[in-house]
Amino acid sequence: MIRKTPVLISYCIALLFVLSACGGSSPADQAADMSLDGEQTGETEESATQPAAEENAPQLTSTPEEPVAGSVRVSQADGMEQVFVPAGEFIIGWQETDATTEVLPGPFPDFLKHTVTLDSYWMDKVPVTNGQYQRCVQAGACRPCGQNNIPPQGKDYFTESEYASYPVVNVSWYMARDYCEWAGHRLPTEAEWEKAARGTDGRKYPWGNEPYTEDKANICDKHCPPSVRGTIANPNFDDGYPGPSPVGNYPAGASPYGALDMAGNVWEWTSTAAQFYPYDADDGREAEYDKADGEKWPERILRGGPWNNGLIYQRSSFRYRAVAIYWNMNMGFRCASSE
Ligand SMILES: [Ca+2]
Ligand SMILES: [Ca+2]
Repeated sequence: MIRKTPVLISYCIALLFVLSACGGSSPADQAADMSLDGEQTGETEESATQPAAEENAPQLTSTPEEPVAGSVRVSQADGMEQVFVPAGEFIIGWQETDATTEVLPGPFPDFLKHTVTLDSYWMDKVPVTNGQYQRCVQAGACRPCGQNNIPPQGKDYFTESEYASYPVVNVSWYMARDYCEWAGHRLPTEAEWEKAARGTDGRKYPWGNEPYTEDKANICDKHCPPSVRGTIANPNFDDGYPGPSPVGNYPAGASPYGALDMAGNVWEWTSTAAQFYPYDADDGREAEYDKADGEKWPERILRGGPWNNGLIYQRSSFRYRAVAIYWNMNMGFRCASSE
């Protein structure tokens, strides 16, 4: 069954390229340090001899005494709100048939349904924005994004102030990882991402099992430009945005912990190397990337369907993947923290 997964790998890579009008990657990405150890464990002492990146190094994020599910704190590093997800089991995956296929057999892709137990963690409430990412670039810790014709076209999506609250896109896995490390955080695992999106009860979408309505997420709606449409546009819906939308714009689509834009807006990189289910954090997929074995895990998982794809991709269980050096106008990220 899970041997079919390589088909999905090929399918999704091909799909990414088909759906992308202007995707690409930077050679600089390939030379990036692959370490996933982004935890900040102490205050950074500043001195006149330190480079700009360290002068702008983030402060530790303060944590409430006893957070509960959905507790919110604000990261002092980048101003991002984070929501708390308690430790415990949750249901990962989605199966509507007996087939535990990990390919796309039709309108109801199955991803082996099973139980995973996680420690507690904090998840960014929304995707990282252009404004936040710009601060990291200015600090010398992040590489600038590539440009392309992100709808609405005609303006610089990355630098125009009117897009400061929109999700940053055109970021590779390495660029996303670098930002999270600068912010004193890390990329979430795909299991952490899924639990933050759908809670513990195995629901289909962050808001529950109720059908999508246009107030719940920014998907490929009636205004989705034909040039960037995914395989399944939705001409019956008008969510207000032909391209990306300001982060946190769809509170009706909040997850059980209050995370927003988990469905819709942008795909979101996770730390997880693309590997078969069942999910096992100890089998190497979450291991620190080994530069000496640099091509062993060339692909990483993305979650949380984008503005230019249809409803299937918005399911909280849907696994997407792309090579880590790839970037696209529908791919962004959010960060997480263990403490
Ligand atoms: Ca839309
Ligand atoms: Ca999303």
